[in-house]
Formats: sequence, C-alpha cells, structure tokens
Amino acid sequence: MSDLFESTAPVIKEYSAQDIEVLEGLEPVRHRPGMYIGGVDEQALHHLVAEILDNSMDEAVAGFANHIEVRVNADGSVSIIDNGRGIPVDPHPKYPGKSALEVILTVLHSGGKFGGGAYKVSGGLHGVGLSVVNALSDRLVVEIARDKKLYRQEYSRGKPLTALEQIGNAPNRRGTSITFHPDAEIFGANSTFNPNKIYRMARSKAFLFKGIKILWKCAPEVLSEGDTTPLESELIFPNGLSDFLNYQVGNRTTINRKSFTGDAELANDEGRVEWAITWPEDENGFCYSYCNTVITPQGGTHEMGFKSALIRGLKEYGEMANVKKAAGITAEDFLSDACIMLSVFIRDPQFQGQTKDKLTSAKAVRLVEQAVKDSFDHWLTSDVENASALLDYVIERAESRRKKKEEKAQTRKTPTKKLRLPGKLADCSQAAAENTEIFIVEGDSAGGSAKMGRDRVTQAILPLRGKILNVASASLDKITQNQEIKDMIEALGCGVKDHYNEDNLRYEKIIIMTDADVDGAHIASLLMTFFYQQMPKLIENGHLYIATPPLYKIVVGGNNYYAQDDEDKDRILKKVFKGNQKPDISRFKGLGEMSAQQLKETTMDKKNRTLLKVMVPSAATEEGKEEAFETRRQVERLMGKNPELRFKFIIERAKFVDDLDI
Ligand code: 0RA
Repeated sequence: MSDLFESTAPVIKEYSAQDIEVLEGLEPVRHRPGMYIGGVDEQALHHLVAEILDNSMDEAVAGFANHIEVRVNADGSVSIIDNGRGIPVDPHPKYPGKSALEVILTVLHSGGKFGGGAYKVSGGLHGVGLSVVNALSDRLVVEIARDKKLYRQEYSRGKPLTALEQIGNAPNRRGTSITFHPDAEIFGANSTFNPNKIYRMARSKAFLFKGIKILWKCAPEVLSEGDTTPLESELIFPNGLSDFLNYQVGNRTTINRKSFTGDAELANDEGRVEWAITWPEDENGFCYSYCNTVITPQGGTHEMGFKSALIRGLKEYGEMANVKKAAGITAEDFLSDACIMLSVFIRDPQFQGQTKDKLTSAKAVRLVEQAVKDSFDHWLTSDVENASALLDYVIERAESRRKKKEEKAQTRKTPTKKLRLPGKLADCSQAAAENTEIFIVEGDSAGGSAKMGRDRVTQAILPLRGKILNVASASLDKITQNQEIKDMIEALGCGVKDHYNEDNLRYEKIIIMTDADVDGAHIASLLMTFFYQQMPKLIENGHLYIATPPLYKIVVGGNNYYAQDDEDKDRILKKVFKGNQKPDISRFKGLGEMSAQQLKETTMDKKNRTLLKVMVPSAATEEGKEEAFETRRQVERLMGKNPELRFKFIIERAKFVDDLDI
C-alpha cells in the first residue's frame, strides 16, 4: 500500500531562497500600487499614513506602547514615532544576512509573522504591511530604540540605501520612528498630504483608544491658507468613545437625558468592547463601528451583537414596566436614527471580501451582546424617567411606521387607482388570471424573441437584466430596493410574505425561462429562492414552473429536431439518423440566439413544451412539516449569508459532475 502511495505522490517543487525573493519582492507593488493601496489618488496616499499609524496602534492595543507622535514635516514627509517594543533588528532566521527589520520592510506580508501584536488587524487596505509603504516611498528612514541601543537605516523605493547602523545608545527609551516621503513617480508630482486629514486620523485613534497619548505636530509650511488645523496638539481622551460621541453630536438635543456609554471585557478573555449611543431629536443618526481601531464602514457581527442587546433590553424593560405596545417595536424603530459609536478589540479578527470593511468574526455577535446587555439593563432601570422617554419615542416611531405601511397598502387597494405595472412587462391582453402565464426571462434579447413568439392573449413576458439579487443573503432593505425584484412583485400583484394574497395573483402560471447553461441554472435558482422566501404559498399551491429550452438543434434531411441535453441528442440521432444523411448539429448559446419561431415551438407553445413544476413539501401537513423544515434549512444553507457552505456543497458534489459547462 505504502509503496503505491509513494509512487503516485506528486512531486513538490522545492523553492530556493532565490525563488522566494522573486515571488515576494516589492516590484509588484511599484508595478501595480492600486492592488495594494486601492489606487494612487489622494485617498491612497493617505492610506500610507494609516498603515504606519495602525502598526503603532497595534503595538499600543497589545499593551506595549502608550505614546505616539504624528508629524507632518516641512519637506512633505510624515513621521510616526511610538514607544513600543521597537521593530526587532536581530538577524532573521529564514533570510541569512538580513535583519528582521529589513525583512519586515522589504518582504510583502511579513509584518506580523513573528511575535507581532496579538491584536493585529489582518489584511485590508490597511494591514498590507510596512513593506508596501516602503516600496512606494522615495525615501524612508527608520530609527529603532531597542535593547538600550539606537539603530538607523535608510531606504528608497523599497531598497536599503544604507546598512543597519547602530548610531548611539538609548539607555532609557524604546520604540520605533518611521519617516517616509511618498514617491512622486507613483503618486504624481503634485501629490501632497492633507494635514487636516492626518490630524483627524490621529485624533480618531486617540478617541478610540483611551490608553494612548498622541502628540500631533505640523510644520507651518505645509498648511495652506485658511487651514485651521492646529500646529501642535496633545490628543488624549480619557473618556474615549464617550468623548468621541460628544464631539460628533455637539449640542444637539436628545430624547434621552444621558447617553448610554461604557466598556466591558468580552467573555473568555476574548477582548473588549466600548460603546456610546444617544438618540438625537432631529433623527439625524449615524453608526460608526471599529475593530482594533480600524473603521468597519459596513458594520458586521459586532454591530449585530450590540443592536441585539439594545433592542432585547428595551423590549424586556417595556414588558417589565407593563407597557404593552413595547412588544411591537423593532431594532429599526429603536436604532436606525440613533448616533452610535462602537469599538471592539478582538484577536485575529475576520473581515469580509476584498475591501474588508465588514467584521465577520461570528463569535463577536454573542460576545458583544453578552457584554453590553447587563450594562444596558442597568442603564434603563437606573433612570426610569429617561428610560420611559426613550421607550415612548420608540413606540411612537413604531406606530408611525405601521401607519405609513397601512396607508400604502390602502392606496394600493383603491380600485379607482390604475394598477401600476413595470414598464418592461409585456402583459397579456386577457384580464382574468385563469389560464394565463407570465414568463420571467433572462436578458433583454431573449425577452425580445419571447415577446414575438408568445400568445398575446394569455402569455405575458417580463425580461430581467442579468443576475438577480440573492435574496436569501440580502437584507430586507436591499431586497425591496432591487429593481428586478420590485418589477417582479409589481407584475405578479399578489404581495409578499405576510401580505401575500393569492386572490390578487395576476397569472395562473409563473414560468422561469433561462438559458440551458450554468448561468441560466444559477439565475433560475436565485429566482426560486426568491419565491421560496417571499411567496412560499405561490410554490405550495403549484404556480411556479421552469421552462426547458433546448440545448441543441439537429437538422437531418430537412427536418428540425431539438434536444434538451446530450442524452436527448444521442437518443434523437439514434432514432432519425440514416446512413446516407449528414446531421447538422448546432448548440444554442442562449435563448437570445433562438428565433421567435424556434422559441415558441420548443419552449413556449402550450402544445409542445415541457414545463417542470417546482414543488416543496408543504408545511401545512403533519408529514410535510419535518421535510419542509429541512428544505428551508437547506435553502438557507445553500443560498444564505454563508458562502462557505455553498462553496462546500458545490465542491462536494463537483466530483459527480463529469461535464462541467464552463
Ligand atoms: C514585529 C515584531 C514585533 C514588533 C513589531 C514588529 C513592531 C512593528 C512596528 C511598526 C511601528 N511600530 C512598531 N512596533 C513594533 C515584536 C518584537 C518583540 O517581540 O520584541
């Protein structure tokens, strides 16, 4: 056995140190800076500062530094100086002849690999590493105070200009000083730092981390006229986020007497959370959330946990105070127009996607929720007048939301009002739903052939552009804003979810018609997911169908045959092929390639077509319940928020597919 295994094992190429140099050198960064810092514009330029500052902040958050200096110098360079451990200068074990410092500054993604801060923010536009800043600077000077000695080295465009030198002693001091000047070859000759932007960046960091003192210095030469950025300032905010919130909210009046602010350790030593929230009367809210002092513009799991703690807390308070109406409030009513600042510190955070602006660490939901809940309950009960004012405000918002919704529903029902239908819909002429069909068609061109090939009296066509939103993973807001989905809901007329009313369904059959390829299958599955989630009764009552357009056209001896798939094609060929004839087989690239006549004959005509009926187990019957539950779980698993599950499902089944259509 083991022999066999040995003989078939793949040969793994061994990389030499030289290969690694080639693979990990900094040329790619200079060649394509946009891939690493998101462009070469002003924002990208300031990412360089954020990168260095984040590194010093990591050192502070991990408990090794409490003082940072940020300077904009007269020559247009920026210096960031911290009193952390100092970047290690000893020889690097894996790169003979190089110091750890040089590896960190010249090898991509090498920053946190040895003994780095436990709170390091991985990846993103920030977190690309000091080497990226070094590569894009025409001059970078690093000074390190470590082990009572002072070291210095200069770089240009990613390459050392000098050796690492010991330039003196540092008996009472530790830390890292990095001064860099962005390369005009990359950012253009006229690119300069905006001191105010850097000042605000530094100030945010000071707000976000109470334990830090940031000294700001700006050379007067770099301030343009009218710029009121201070030349020097000591940024230290002992009240952290609470100060930040006060600063952001200013003197606007609030519903609540006092903001709800605080901080707490997360369970199991997982980190910390800090928050500050208030409810402004003008309802001009915001929600700024951060992870390890880096902003998460798209929110994520920490925000979910925080909001969940608050809405649960308020509802429970309402129940306790016997306020019946509190049962109907939602997180939206409570929090969508509040001013929220939320900051978490967790180890090895996970972020979403390319831009990494959303925290996805699953554990953050529960940890933050737990940590905040007690504190919020206490805040509510400690000032009953304050809590009642807030609860009244939220109930009022919930009621006005409900009223608006009712009004909307009312106007929809008014018979004098003409039914609103989407512009893209080619409706059928018959008014009664009986015996009518709507084809939901992928793409405008296919929609065109379908319109021409249809029976105008009973068949309607709604062309959809491209892939529809994956409703299983999108927020309700996104779903209702999506044009394709809006059009579909309007055309069907029956409403969604709790408002679904089959009496208003405008067609008897809803037929999904997409290309006979993987993309088409994907769109069909997205559409089925949509119906399954938003109008399950429509499926249960047998209204949803899938059209089966052919994949091949076969011409033999002047006769046309259409085949659904390869099996079908072989079957037809076997049946009709005669020795002396030469069959002409063509494959349709999509519905749009078929003529209106072909589409009618093969796919739409009630006499010739094959429709697949979409069915799900009905939750209405006892035996169906279990199965229906399992189906829902499976749909959630495959189409829902967690792409890993979908990926796993596809990978697991991929081995059974021998003819992947790519
Ligand atoms: C790698 C390892 C260690 C610290 C640092 C990097 C470090 C990087 C920067 C960047 C700016 N300031 C910094 N301070 C430290 C850990 C060294 C140790 O274990 O002593």
